Amino acid sequence: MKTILCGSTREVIIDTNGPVIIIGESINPTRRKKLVSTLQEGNFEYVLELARIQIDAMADVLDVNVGFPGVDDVKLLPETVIAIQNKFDIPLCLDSPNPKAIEAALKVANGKCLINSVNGEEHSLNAILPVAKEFGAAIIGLVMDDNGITHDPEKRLAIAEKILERALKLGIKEEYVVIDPLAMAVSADPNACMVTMKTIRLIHQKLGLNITMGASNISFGLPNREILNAAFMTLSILNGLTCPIANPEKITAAVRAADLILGRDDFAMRFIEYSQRTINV
Ligand code: THG
Repeated sequence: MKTILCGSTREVIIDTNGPVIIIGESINPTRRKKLVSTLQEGNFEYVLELARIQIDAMADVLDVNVGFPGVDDVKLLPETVIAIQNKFDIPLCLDSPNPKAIEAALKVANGKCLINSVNGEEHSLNAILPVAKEFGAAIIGLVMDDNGITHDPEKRLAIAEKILERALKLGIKEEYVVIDPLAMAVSADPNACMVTMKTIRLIHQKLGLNITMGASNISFGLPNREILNAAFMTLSILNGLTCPIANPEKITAAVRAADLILGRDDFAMRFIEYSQRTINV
């Protein structure tokens, strides 16, 4: 399965048989006070710095989330998209719970974006899927619905199937549906990671779709987050994760190692190139 995203000119292929695609998570106001204050001033320098740092760390796609209390994201999300696109040629993942903000951003975005996200709730499917169809965007489908979040992997699979079915009905191709199996803090629930892992495996085996997730979510509230995130990442890649949303500065080494081990990196070219970059800097 190949999901093709595009920046102004640069194409990125998320391929269930190819190397892992890294969606950089850092343009997100969670715990970044400086991002909130600079965006409130209409200053995009810091957003552009976060974009540059992640691209240098081998992000393939950038998640763009400008949500904070009181924000007018129908205005700010497209403004941020324009600022990034004026400087960088990279596909964007538009991360907002507000369909109006997503639509406004798609109107100004070049290429082919990934919408983050739709879920199995009726109002979400009805609001987001027509927008995805209209703009030819790919979508991330979160496996939660009107009943909330289930801890049963089979039920999460059923929600993924429902999202896929509804997308197909509207004429959205299956390769433009990327599923998020929901990664949650393992500090709060000892089974959280295994529920996610089993969901990844089921979606990979039964639907063959590309799979993303906010991979740093699992380590909230724990020490040594980097090693925990890396371990979870590599195990998830083995099970079918293809395009994690993560901090590339911290995760690219583990991702390159996993790709090499899984036979997706001929002559270790990508692993060696990445290792040389980081040793020389
Ligand atoms: N699924 C989908 N989209 C998502 C998530 C998901 N978008 C938002 C989030 N979850 C993924 N993005 C982030 C962004 C930042 C952090 C975690 C997830 C984060 N920040 C550090 C912290 O909290 O300590 C600070 C920054 C840093 O480490 O450099 O962890 O699940 N579809």
